[in-house]
Amino acid sequence: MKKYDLNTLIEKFKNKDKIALARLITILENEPERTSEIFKHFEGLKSDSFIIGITGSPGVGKSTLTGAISQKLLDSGKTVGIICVDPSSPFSGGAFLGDRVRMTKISLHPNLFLRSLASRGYKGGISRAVFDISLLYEAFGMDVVIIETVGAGQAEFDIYNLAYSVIVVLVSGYGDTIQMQKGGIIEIADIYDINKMDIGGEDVAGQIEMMLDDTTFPSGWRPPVSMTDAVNGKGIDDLIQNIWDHKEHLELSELLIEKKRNRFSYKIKQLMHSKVEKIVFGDLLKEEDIEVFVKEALDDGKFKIYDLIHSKFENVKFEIIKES
Ligand SMILES: Nc1nc2c(ncn2[C@@H]2O[C@H](COP(=O)(O)OP(=O)(O)OP(=O)(O)O)[C@@H](O)[C@H]2O)c(=O)[nH]1
Ligand SMILES: [Mg+2]
Repeated sequence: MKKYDLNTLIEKFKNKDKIALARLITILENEPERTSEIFKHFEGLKSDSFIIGITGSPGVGKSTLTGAISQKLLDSGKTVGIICVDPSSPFSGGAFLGDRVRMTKISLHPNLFLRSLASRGYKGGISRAVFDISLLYEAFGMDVVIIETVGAGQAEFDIYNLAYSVIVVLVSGYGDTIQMQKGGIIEIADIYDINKMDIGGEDVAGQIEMMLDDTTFPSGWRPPVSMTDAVNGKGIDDLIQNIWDHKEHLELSELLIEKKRNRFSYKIKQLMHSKVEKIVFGDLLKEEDIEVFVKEALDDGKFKIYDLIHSKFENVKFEIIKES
């Protein structure tokens, strides 16, 4: 890949050049070791975006909804940065293209920037890339950042920790609600949206309301339930109103500060984790050492494995001399 002069890129970026933004994102994606080199140019910058997460099962209309919400935000003069995390599993390999086609129209707007990430093959993981890109959007001065992810496992946990308002999108007839309840995704919602209302959804809305009736909300926020037809732009104003209401609730209750703290403590733990992992697996514990453990465990009887590991590490002392 061609190396661009970073200072020139940053200069252009500060002048709101979208091409510079795109190139800096590419650097963040492919050369995470240069992250601090990039962000040190923004030290002292007071710039803050409102970060929205949109999550839900594959195909419920998250991208279409993201497009519809963004259009309204652009119309009201806001700047928007979007990150779409594509599942890129063999089953939905077309998602990347699909997102592109769906959002091409708005992505040409000068106040909007869109990046799609395939969720595999990232150095330091997808969550690292999502955080870094959202931070770069903040430096760019985006009013709103929208992160779209398929709600499952780690991605769902990430979005809970990285966004301030999480919208869980559901549709009628998936058996969705119960499945999501099992998966825990339903609990991370600040806002519910039943999309594809043109093909129904009263049933799901009813189920959610019933579930909410049985829940207590210590923070004083009961998640609202909206219904949308993202293709035709119906109900989008209500959904956006719910987002602003939630934002206001966060601000008035000082929960926003807590969310921001959480976003960074989550990130810091992840960074520390990967540093420690590097130290442990780079210097302390080589593949040969693991082989020795395996041999000992198998020779001495496999039920001793915990005892073995425990005794090996009992006397290990960590001393970080200098960061390389
Ligand atoms: N009838 C109807 N179809 C919709 C609506 N919203 C989205 N769709 C369609 O549903 C399909 C999937 O939409 P996407 O926006 O790609 O859904 P997604 O949740 O982003 O999908 P993945 O990112 O692949 O998980 C597309 O064919 C959309 O046109 C809606 O409100 N009503
Ligand atoms: Mg999508």
